[in-house]
Amino acid sequence: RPDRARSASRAEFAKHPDAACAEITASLTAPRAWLSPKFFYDGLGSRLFDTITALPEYYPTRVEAEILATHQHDIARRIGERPVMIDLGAGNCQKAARLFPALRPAQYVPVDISVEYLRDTLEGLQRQFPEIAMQAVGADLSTPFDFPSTVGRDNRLFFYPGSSIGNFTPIEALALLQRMRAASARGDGVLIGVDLLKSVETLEDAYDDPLGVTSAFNLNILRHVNRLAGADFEVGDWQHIALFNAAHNRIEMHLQARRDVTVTWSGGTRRFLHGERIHTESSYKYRDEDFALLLEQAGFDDICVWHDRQDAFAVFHARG
Ligand code: AVJ
Repeated sequence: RPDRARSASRAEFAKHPDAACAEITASLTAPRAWLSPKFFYDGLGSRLFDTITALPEYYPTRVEAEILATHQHDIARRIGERPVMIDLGAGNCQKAARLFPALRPAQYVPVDISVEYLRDTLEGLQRQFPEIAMQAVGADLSTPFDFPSTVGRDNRLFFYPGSSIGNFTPIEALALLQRMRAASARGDGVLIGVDLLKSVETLEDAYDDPLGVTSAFNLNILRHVNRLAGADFEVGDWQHIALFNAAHNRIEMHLQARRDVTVTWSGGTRRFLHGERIHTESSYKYRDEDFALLLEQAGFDDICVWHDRQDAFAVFHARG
C-alpha cells in the first residue's frame, strides 16, 4: 500500500509540468471553476484515498471485493480459458491479483498513468505468480488503446474495477467502453465495477465522512495544484462539500470559499467570492439497466451482472 503513494507522485504530470499547468489554468478560469480529479492523487492523496476505502461509510471498495470473492468462479467460467487480463488504472494491482487463482490469466497487463510505479509492483507480483506473463503499459484512458504487439490477442479481458468509470460522464464512459471494444475481438470481455443509485443519505455519507478523511482528500488537491502550477491556495480558505445531484445521478465534490479570496498561479489569477465553489469531482451512479444500455451501445452483449446482498454495487461482465 505505501508503495502506491510513494510512486504516484511520479505520475505523468510530474513529467509534463507545462501541460498540467495549462490544464489547471483553463479549468480555474472557466466560468464555473473546476479541477480534474486526477490531481487528487499525489503521494498524500493516494494515501488518503486508501484511507477512505477503510472507512465504514465508504462502502464501494469493500462491497465490490465481496462480490468478486463470492462470484469469482462464475466469473471465471464466463471468461473462459487463460485470458489476457488488461487491468485499467491498476494502481497497486491487488484487486486483479485476488482474481488470479480463479481466472488463471495467461498474461496480466496492468495499465496506469505511472509505468515506473507499475514496474516496482509487478516485480513482487511476478515472483508470487511466476506462471503469468506480466507486462506494464503506461497509458491515459482518454485516448485510444495502442498496446505493444507483445500483449496477447486471444481472449482479452478488460478489468475496470472500483467504480472508476463513475468519474466519467455517461457520454465519456460510452466512449471509453467503445475504445475497449475497439481493442478487443469478438467474444472478448469486460469486467467492470459500477456503483449503484441508492438513498441520498447513504451516498452523501460515503463522500462526507465524520472523521473528515474525504474532506482532507478533497482539500489536498489544492496543495497538489500549488506545487504543479505554483499556485497560492490557502487550504484554510476552503470547505469540503459533497452533494448528490439528482438531475445527473451523480455525487459532486466541491471546494467552497469560506471568504473572498484571490488565487494566483504561474498561468493566471482569479478572485473567488465567499461561497463560490470549485467543482473537483463527479461520481456517477447507475441503475443496472442504464449501465447495460451503455455496454450495448458500445457493442457488447451477453451481459451478466452480480450484486452484493444490499444492491449497493454491481459488477458487470459482457462480451464483444
Ligand atoms: C476512485 C473515482 C471511484 O468516485 O468513489 C472517493 C473517488 N472520491 N471518495 C469515487 C472518491 C471521494 C472514487 N473513485
